[in-house]
Amino acid sequence: MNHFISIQDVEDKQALLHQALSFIESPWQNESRGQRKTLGMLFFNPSLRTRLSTQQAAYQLGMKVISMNADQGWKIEFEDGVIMNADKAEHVREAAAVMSQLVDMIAIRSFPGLVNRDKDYQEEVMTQFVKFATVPIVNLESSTLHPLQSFADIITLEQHRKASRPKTKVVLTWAPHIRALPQAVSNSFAQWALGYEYDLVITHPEGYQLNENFTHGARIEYDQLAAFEGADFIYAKNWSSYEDYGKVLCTDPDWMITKEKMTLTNQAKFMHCLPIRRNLEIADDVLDSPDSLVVKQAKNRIFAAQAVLNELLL
Ligand code: AN0
Ligand code: CP
Repeated sequence: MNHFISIQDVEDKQALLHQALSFIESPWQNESRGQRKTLGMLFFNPSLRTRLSTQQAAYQLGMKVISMNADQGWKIEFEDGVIMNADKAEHVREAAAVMSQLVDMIAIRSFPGLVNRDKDYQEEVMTQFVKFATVPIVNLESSTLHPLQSFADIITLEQHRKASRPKTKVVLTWAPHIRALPQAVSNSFAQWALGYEYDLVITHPEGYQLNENFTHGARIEYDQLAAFEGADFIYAKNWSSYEDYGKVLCTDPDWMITKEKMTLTNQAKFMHCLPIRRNLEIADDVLDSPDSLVVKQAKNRIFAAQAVLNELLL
């Protein structure tokens, strides 16, 4: 693995999962692999889990970490051939080349603008860093993908599933939110759940279809209650419209995850990447029930990141 931008960078999915599970059992087994290596983290957006879990994963491999919020540096131009007479002070060509001499790996979080769909789906920030850096690049949530989250989700499913993967019904359900959120977590979750051969059903209101490149092979169900029937896992997430790009088309509170809806399932476990808005996306009693995995799921962010960094250090 040269970079970790999406599931497509993973050469052996089973091996990576086994490595992550093995780090859960024995977190310090490779504590000198990253000796004298530094991970540089660059954040264009806020983060709690990704920042702390990736840092902890690096420590458990013996790496040092330098973190920077992008607004502490110069504004970076990502487009080639432009006259740089506006607000951008340096180009990614120099920034990525220089950073590659200062750290041994670069991890980046950069959300989409949610205005121009083609631009967001071109993944300019990741693509340009991969092109102009000479060290591995790690995606900490880009415009359209959040692979470290999805890998942690797969680890969590693996720990809690009661049947084989193809016989485990996983439902990705849209949930209400007041803000326009990216499609990254949902795209990526669909891609990973299908990649690991789970039986995936996606339910959302009309107008919230995701890009088929990520959901091909999943069943789409517009009736949320029908989708919940017999589910082993309910994975909730809000996303803004892909078709009417970046728009909030629905805030219907009937899509909130409630205890009554959970009774339709096969005693499903509840998952969410966090942060979650209580009593908007989900009712308190579901989130506070023993069936909620959200806190355990967040711990698995360490082991997902550790397995990935471990591989990139080879
Ligand atoms: C972000 C998103 O939906 O992509 C980050 C999730 C990990 N969520 C919010 O902005 C609330
Ligand atoms: N789930 C997740 O990526 O959380 P943060 O935005 O806090 O990193």
